[in-house]
Amino acid sequence: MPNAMKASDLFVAALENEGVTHIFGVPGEENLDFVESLRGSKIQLVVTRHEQGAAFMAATFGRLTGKPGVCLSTLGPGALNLVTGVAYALLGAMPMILITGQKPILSSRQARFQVVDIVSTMRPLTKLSRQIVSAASIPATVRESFRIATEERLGPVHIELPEDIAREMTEHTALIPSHPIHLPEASTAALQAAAEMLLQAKRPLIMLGAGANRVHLAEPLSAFVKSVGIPFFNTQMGKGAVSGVSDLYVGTAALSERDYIHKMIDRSDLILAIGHDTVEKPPFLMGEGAPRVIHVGYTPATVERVYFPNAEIIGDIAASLTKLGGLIEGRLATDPEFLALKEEVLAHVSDRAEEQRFPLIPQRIVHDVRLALPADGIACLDNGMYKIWFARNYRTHMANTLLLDNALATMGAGLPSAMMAAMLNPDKRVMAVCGDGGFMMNAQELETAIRLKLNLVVLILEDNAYGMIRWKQAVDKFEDFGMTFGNPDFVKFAEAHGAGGHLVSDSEGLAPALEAAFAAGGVQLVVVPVDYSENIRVLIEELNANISQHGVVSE
Ligand SMILES: Cc1ncc(C[n+]2csc(CCOP(=O)(O)OP(=O)(O)O)c2C)c(N)n1
Ligand SMILES: [Mg+2]
Repeated sequence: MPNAMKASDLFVAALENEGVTHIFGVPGEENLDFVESLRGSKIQLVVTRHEQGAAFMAATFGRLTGKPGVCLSTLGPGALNLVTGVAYALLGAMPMILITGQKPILSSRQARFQVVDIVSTMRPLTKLSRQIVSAASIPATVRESFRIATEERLGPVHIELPEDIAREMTEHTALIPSHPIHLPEASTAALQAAAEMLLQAKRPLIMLGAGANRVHLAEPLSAFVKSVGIPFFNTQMGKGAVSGVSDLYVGTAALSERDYIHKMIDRSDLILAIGHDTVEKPPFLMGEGAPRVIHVGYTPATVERVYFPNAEIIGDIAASLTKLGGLIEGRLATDPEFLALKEEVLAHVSDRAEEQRFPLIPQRIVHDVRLALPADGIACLDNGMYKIWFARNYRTHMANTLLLDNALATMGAGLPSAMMAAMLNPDKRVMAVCGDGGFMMNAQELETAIRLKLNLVVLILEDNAYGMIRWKQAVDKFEDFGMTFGNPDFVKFAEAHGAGGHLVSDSEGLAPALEAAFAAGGVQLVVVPVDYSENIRVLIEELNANISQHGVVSE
């Protein structure tokens, strides 16, 4: 075969053809041919300390760039370590490619050692899961995988490259070029029907959902909101989808009902739900007496007990909104009494932001983090109680500046997602915000962050507990039990890794500590003791007293 190429070289060439710049992972012996092919390529191999960290990083690469992030693992144990990150990408609609190794499939001398059916394992967690059985199929498989990962609804695709196939030689080496995709646009009838509904509405609201947070959507979306002047709120994952329209911001629906924002939602007669993905915890509940909903999406709405839109605009969201804006701009009547509610909602949410108690209350922590981050600074949250406080209280001014996961809502993604944000944005301030539980789930990646010479501040909220579940336990009227643990000395832990460490010891200490950490550069851990008594006081007692006469607020 005079023009033959080794399969692993062809695979890497196909990845380069897709514009891949980084691969995150932990290789095994089954990946060695592939790794060897990477040696001579332009692609940088970033070794992590656990496959989960690699998958979270690759998924976040996809989330922030719109192009699939790529991660790599060996067979069996390594591939199984990827699964949480794969589910994170699937539920969060983040484009990602995962490449796993496998024992030789044609003839193996190792019997079933380490062999797990990973293609089947990944099937319900991906949009496509496939084994490469011949080198000649590599160009088409790689192109198809990238196409599927980046097609709405975005998500992960799995490719298994067995060891013997990786070594095969093939003459079928022609790569398939990609081309720009233009999405179908919504029909005129759908746009006119929606415009009619909006013109008849007296108290319309816009809701920005997870799908509104796609790369390149910020500009047309912001222009639309500005031009029509309809007040907007967002879901947790829709947070920061628009820029420069903060005078129209009403808040974030971090709870499903009975929060202050629901005063406005409940009074609204029509919600234009842009990019709502029902993978998120419901931002409000549709039902009797609830506002009507127009769903604007790349794909049709999924019908749920709590979400069943009355009309839909399906197609390229940017194009839909530009056209819809043209139909209604300047023609909407607004109810001033309804608009006045906005100030009341926002005032309640900013209550106690400068409280001087120590340990710090969550409202103060959110306030001080906001002070430390400029408008384009990026906060990446892990999962814990503070996520509700950040979703509710943290104001964003630019798209994709508060990354949180209200889809899989997994612990452990805070640090790796912030590492990816820092890698992609070396000139911006980037902070991971983690609980003491979630941080420890991927704390080993501190070494990776230092090795990559990232500038990153990691804020750890210390309550020596799985605080969120402790809160839910109290909400459900169970006695406090089983949720506490001890922690390492985080300052020494940071120093042992070669990072800076600082423990906040009074109520005025957090803001200067964050400032100093950013000024110092490199990887810096800041630990702040948190007082979570506000969870019960505000999120249960106050909301129940003010908003509802019956029932308990559900998280
Ligand atoms: C991987 C994973 N395990 C368990 C949970 C359930 N869970 C949600 S929040 C939480 C507690 C988080 O504790 P911590 O990180 O310390 O944050 P805190 O709520 O204390 O601020 C747990 C156990 C989860 N979401 N993800
Ligand atoms: Mg905790």
